[in-house]
Amino acid sequence: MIKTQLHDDVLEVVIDNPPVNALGARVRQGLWAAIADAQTDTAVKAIVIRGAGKLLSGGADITEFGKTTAEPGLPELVDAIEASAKPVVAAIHGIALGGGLEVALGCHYRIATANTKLGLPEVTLGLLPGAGGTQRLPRVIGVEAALDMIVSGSPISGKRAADIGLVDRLAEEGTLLAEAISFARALDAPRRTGDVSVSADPAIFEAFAAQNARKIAGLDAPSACIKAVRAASELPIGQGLEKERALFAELVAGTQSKALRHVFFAERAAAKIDGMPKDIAMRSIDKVGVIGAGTMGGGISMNFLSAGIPVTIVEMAQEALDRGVSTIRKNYEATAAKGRLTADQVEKAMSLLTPSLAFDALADCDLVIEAVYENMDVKKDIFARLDGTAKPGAMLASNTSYLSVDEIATATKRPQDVLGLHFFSPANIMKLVEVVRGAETAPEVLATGMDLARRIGKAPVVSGVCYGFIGNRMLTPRLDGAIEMLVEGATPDQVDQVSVALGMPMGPLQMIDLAGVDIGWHRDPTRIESVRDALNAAGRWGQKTGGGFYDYDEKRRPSASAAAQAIVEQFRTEAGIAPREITDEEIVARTLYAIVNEGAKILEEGIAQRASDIDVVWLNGYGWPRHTGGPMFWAEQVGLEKVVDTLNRYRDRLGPGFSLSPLLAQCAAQGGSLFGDAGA
Ligand code: 3H9
Repeated sequence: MIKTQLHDDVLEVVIDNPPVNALGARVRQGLWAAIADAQTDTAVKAIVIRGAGKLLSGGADITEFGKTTAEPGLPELVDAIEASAKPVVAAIHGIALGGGLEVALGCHYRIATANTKLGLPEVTLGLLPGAGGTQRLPRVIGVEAALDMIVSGSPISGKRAADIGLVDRLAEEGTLLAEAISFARALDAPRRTGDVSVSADPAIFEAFAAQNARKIAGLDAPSACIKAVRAASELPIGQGLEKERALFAELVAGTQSKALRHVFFAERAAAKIDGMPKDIAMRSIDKVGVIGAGTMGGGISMNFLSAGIPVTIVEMAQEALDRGVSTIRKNYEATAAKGRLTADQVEKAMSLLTPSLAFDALADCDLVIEAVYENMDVKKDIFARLDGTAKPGAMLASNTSYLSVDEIATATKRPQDVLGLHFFSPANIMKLVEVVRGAETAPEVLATGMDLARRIGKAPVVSGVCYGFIGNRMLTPRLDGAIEMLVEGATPDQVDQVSVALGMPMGPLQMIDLAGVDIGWHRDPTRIESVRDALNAAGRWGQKTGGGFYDYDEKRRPSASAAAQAIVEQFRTEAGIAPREITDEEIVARTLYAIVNEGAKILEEGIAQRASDIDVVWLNGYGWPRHTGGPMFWAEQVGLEKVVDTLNRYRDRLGPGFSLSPLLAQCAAQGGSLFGDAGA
């Protein structure tokens, strides 16, 4: 775990704990011993600490949080490094995150490669840097720069770190160690960050909190980070460190950090396909075809273009093709206008795009994704044509949101090559991709789909075949419940507030307004079988027409709509329904617990591989708040017994299609967990 080597009078200490050199108990003990031994070893004049493999360290071992672990703790270790009587230099390459950067801050000097990523991402785990980071970083780079790094959690490059004084000098990776050793050898004495003091106008902290108010609302960690950095500017280092430790202890024991740590591991677990051999040979995907240049097809194409993968996009009519291509360009140019892409990058992406009206243009693609509208006959027709056009071994994917990938595959003579790649709108932005495994999908096709989705920066999750897959299948009872409650007497705001209070950006009715009230509408204004039909008949198709369940101003801000209310009331009267009082508890049951119930069914049917995958779907595709861990994790925090009890009490209101998931009922009755033996 810790290796040492003496280079004449300089001791090299290497952290070697693959894959990320996490600072678990054995690493800490090894580092502690190496530093302690060096103090008494007269042969050692100075010490260099570095990481083996690709990085210095990814920080504290996250699996240890919430458990008792062996001494020394990371804070004590960093203090001991700083207290060393012999100069200590950190030689940083690859990554120095969290505790990794805190170890480097305990060192007296830092040398890094220009492309190293240095950061304190603890806030993303609902924590603050708890090994001195909040006290030492402001002392090195100043309060404002430290606030930015600690509260955003975003890393900076080695180059930037050198510019702001976080590292003392830059070196090439090949000579980093040698330079660190000769630099250390030339040092006369330690330079301790703790000896420095830093002051700041208290108004800085209030201004910072106010500026970031929207981003940090409802979250425990960012405000604790601000408090800790403030302490660095007001207290001597010893007291500041105590304050930091107290704040850290509170956060690590809290529900938000527990949830965010769950998310960290859930997102990594989602990448794994149960039963898939690790060394499975992937298919190589160097050229992608997309059928349909509408909103979805265009958005899907952008992911590949941005990742440097050429795309052939096919449409049936020139006008639709031109419109699609120009929308892609406009989207790229809008990003460039915000400074997030250069003009060259825009041109590079556009140069990889080949628009075509000819189906045959797809013949040399390694993967073709169909993104036309949801109609089984149309999709089968396309897949039959693709079967005749695509080269042998090409992967054939449908972006269907609901339809059976198995049935689509029957239109081909190669169902083993067929899979679902369900992107979420806007497809160039939303991280989620459901990678749908059909009954016949070949293992390497599924593995390649997952790998490719990650290559283009997505968060892929494996789903089996069912109506709506994981996400939309769970969404259905939520949206149905929300609309039914309007008819029964609730207001849109009352329904949506329950989701917003949980931390979602919007409630289910606002979401329908955003996506389009008219999605899936039969387009016959005289046929009114639901409130949705009634709104559509009145031209209230959502945000795009200025109103749906709500009215919207030119900035798309919602307000209560008298017109929508009148439509709901008329529908209610005609349906002979007497309005009644609807409680928040009922809204929770019908828009949140109903999702959990459907998720549990998806789990017991084997549609999702694991409960945490369901959480990842809702976190990355539906705006479920990360600090609650996802619907399944959240349900366990609420208590499965309470969830089941509430669902049972509202059973009659949950629609004729409702049935309680046997798995959920069983876990609730026996104190079990949807996450298996390990629990949430
Ligand atoms: C902290 O430091 C607190 C201190 O301030 C105070 C303490 C008192 N621990 O992401 P990858 C596992 S909090 C344990 O796929 P990449 C990960 O689960 C920490 N395990 O690799 C995965 O396991 P598996 C602050 C960890 O190359 C495997 O390593 N630090 C840790 O794409 C590979 O991970 C952070 O928040 C860890 N710290 O990315 C940084 N890190 O193979 C967290 C990773 O079984 N880490 N694992 O699924 C990262 O952001 C990325 O892992 C990193 C590498 C960028 C380092």
